[in-house]
Amino acid sequence: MKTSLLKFIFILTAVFYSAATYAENGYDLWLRKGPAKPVKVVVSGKKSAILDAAKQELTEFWQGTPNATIQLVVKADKSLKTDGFKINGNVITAGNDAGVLYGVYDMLRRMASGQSTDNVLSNPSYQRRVLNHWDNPTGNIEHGFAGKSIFWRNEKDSVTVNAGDLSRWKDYARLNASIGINGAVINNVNAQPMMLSAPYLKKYAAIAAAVRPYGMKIYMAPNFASPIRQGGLKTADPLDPEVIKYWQAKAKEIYALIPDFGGFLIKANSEGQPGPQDYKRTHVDGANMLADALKPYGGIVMWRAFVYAPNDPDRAKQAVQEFMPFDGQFRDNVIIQVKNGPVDFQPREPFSPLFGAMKKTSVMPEFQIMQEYLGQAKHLVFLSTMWEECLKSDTYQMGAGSTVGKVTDGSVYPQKYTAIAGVSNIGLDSNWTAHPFAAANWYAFGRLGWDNTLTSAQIADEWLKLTFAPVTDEGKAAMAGKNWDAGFLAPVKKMMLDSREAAVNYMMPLGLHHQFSAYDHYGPGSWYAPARTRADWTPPYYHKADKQGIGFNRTETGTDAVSQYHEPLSSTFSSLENVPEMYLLWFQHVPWTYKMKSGRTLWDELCIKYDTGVKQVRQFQVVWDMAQPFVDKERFENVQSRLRIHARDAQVWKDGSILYFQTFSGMPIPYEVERPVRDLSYIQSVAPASIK
Ligand code: BDP
Repeated sequence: MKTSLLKFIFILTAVFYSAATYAENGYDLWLRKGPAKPVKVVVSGKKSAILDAAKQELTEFWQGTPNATIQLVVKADKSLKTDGFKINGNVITAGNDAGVLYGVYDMLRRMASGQSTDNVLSNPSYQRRVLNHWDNPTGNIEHGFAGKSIFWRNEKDSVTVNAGDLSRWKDYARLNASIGINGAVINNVNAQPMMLSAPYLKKYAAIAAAVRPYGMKIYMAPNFASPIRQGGLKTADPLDPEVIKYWQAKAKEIYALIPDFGGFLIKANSEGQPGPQDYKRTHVDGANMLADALKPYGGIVMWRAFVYAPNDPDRAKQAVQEFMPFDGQFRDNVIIQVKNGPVDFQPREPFSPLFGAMKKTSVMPEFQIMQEYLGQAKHLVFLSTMWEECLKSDTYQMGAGSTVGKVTDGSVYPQKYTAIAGVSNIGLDSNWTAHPFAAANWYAFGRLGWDNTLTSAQIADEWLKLTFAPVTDEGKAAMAGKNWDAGFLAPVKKMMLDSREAAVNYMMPLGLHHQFSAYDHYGPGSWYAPARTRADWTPPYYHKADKQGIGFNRTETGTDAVSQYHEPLSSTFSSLENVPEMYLLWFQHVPWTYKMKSGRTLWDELCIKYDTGVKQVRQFQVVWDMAQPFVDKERFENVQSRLRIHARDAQVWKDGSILYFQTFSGMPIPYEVERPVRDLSYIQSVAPASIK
């Protein structure tokens, strides 16, 4: 009796001990804290909330030499842009308070990831590094996969703020500041007029106050028809004097509450949203009117180029068609916000031809951090490589080397304002992003917004070290004698760097795009084309498969979208021999029997790509299982379970896509490709997420 009781207690202790050793709920993301070493922080600059925050972060996170003295210095310096900083040994210098804060985070990051802290000079690529939250006042998030909104919870006339909100917003701001993000649009671009009502404005002010000590500004996405739907006017015509007065009064009201309010983000005349075209006015009329209202206070307008009309023969061409005629007519506080590709956040698109083409207008890139089209919070997909591919794409608009990064960050064109936007993937889930690896995408967005020349390999390296390396004494003890770099860092980093290409392979290889199930943009749906749905929302519009071949002819014999690119790209993209194979079916309609560079037929190559993607994910499962000794139980099991779903659903993609396209090609599946395990009719009959 006595021995068994002792045994029981012993087992219980062991269980608790190992749980305590490894437990991490993931809330701290890349700001995990070990016991700090003592440090002295000397601040020279006027006292401010931001400098207080900088000092506090250093004190709480210091892992360097005990009792070191760190100097934080605010001082004008010609080599520093706003928010830029220098680190020299124990001295951090910046021209403004936020720069000091960024310098502190950078110093801590460098120390934690084994990088030097000597002679660092760091300036941001973009002035405004802005998250876009697609959060609705109901608390739901459009394509949110990590719980409800951290900002809104379906309140109407009395919009409340509680202690839980304040601490969440503070942590949100810290995480952002630590990677250089300095702004957020905190409501959906599909906007509700109530956002401009007094109770909501009060809540914006409360959120702005909570994030201000971390250098962040708040922005709003107002509904263009607010003068009618919120203000009670008869029109929202941007040239109507009453409408102009409405927006001027709103700007005044907002800035009285939030003196550092960032500005507006507008989705106009797109997917049913109201806009100036409803009144036979133009994007310029709409954007400039709002820009004028914000100008006295220093606010900006980010006007989205994501516009397209139904029934156009090529949706990919429309943004250029609509915006190029207005180049040079926008106010200097308007920035045109352009999605990375010409269609819509697909797993792979060539860069949008608007980049670099608008030479007299500020243009900013918009990326989607939330994985709406990349497996949502179920697939492990590190998006940094996709953004890096876009930022480093050469537009040739001002000669070789005018990359998307350079034509948007002010180094090629003299833009008064520069910015970059990322559609956020966070919600109220305790680890913010549901999939632990989805946090790497938030991290990567911030890092690339700060420095658009960083490599994804460096970003993954930093993120893994900050997110998984042991920081507590127990964690370090548990890792003693294990080779963390070889056993964990190297294989997991490689998995991250391969993961986006894997998704392209099993979802839509060789330039295919928009092959999603219309239910939720998650699973395959190449066959989906109900009679009454607009054509450009259906996959057949994009794949154009027939008995002869597959792909969208965008050459001069097709829609001529190639001509929107600067030479030599337009010739390259329109040449069957020269177009990069990763864009082949984006630009060309190609016979099934066409010989690819590998020597295989297009059909065989397509099948092999799908299969390769599935095999890559199966390999990710092995990598992760082998990483188990290095990861706490909670995060390990979370990722392991999601990888199972990922592997299963990658196979649904492969089986559904191959079997469907085979109804056109009529060719056999190459024998080295694993046989499908489900019938096409079954996959077509159920929503992909419910396929078991
Ligand atoms: C599409 C999303 C839709 C968004 C739209 C946008 O499916 O929910 O409203 O983008 O960016 O990809 O406005």
